Amino acid sequence: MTAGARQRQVVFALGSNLGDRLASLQAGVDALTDDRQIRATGVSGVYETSPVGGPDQPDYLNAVLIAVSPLPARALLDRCQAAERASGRLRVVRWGPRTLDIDIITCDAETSSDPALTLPHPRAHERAFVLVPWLDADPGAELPGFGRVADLAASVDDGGVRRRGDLNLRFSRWGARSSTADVAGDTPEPANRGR
Ligand code: A4P
Ligand code: MG
Repeated sequence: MTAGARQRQVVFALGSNLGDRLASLQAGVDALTDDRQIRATGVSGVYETSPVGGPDQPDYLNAVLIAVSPLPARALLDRCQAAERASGRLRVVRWGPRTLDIDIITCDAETSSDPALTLPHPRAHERAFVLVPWLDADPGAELPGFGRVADLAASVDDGGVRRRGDLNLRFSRWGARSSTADVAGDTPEPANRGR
């Protein structure tokens, strides 16, 4: 870790609607937190969500990971995209089906209008598939410029967002992947949050 670099809170939104969706989300969490400069502090439950936008496509699994890191946002985006590539993601059509999508929702209160990295994520405030898991992971969360996530989540249509109580993601706080972190599919897993 860079000596003296300021730790910032980063909120990642993960989504998958192709292949073994839970395994892809877990692989995304593992890829991010294997980096010792990204220390997870919380993860949401797993949500089954109806697709928003794009072509006809299968339902998603969505989740939110919260971490602290001294890395610049651009370096964090590179980590997200490397994890997406490792999952075999192909970019065929915008908002189309994907094995793994990892978006940066916020990086502290940093703002950016760069199309390559817009912060906060420009559509997070209107998306139940981001807001509902985020609220689960951090009930006191705020979206800079938009207010409390609890209020935003209450104001959007969350009809297409269903908690999958039988599915859970795991993370290690210390960057080391646990030998029990491997998941075999969209199969029930014991809860193991904040280990
Ligand atoms: N980019 C800009 N800002 C960011 C950011 N904060 N985080 C750029 C991540 N990427 C950011 O992304 C397109 C470009 O956005 C990248 O070049 C990146 O530099 P992408 O991942 O290649 O493509 P995408 O995900 O199809 O596009 P986009 O615009 O990020 O889509 P969204 O808004 O993320 O929507 N429905 C459900 N139920 N669940 C989902 O997870 N996801 C989407 C994708 C649509 N519908 C969904 C879901
Ligand atoms: Mg994306």
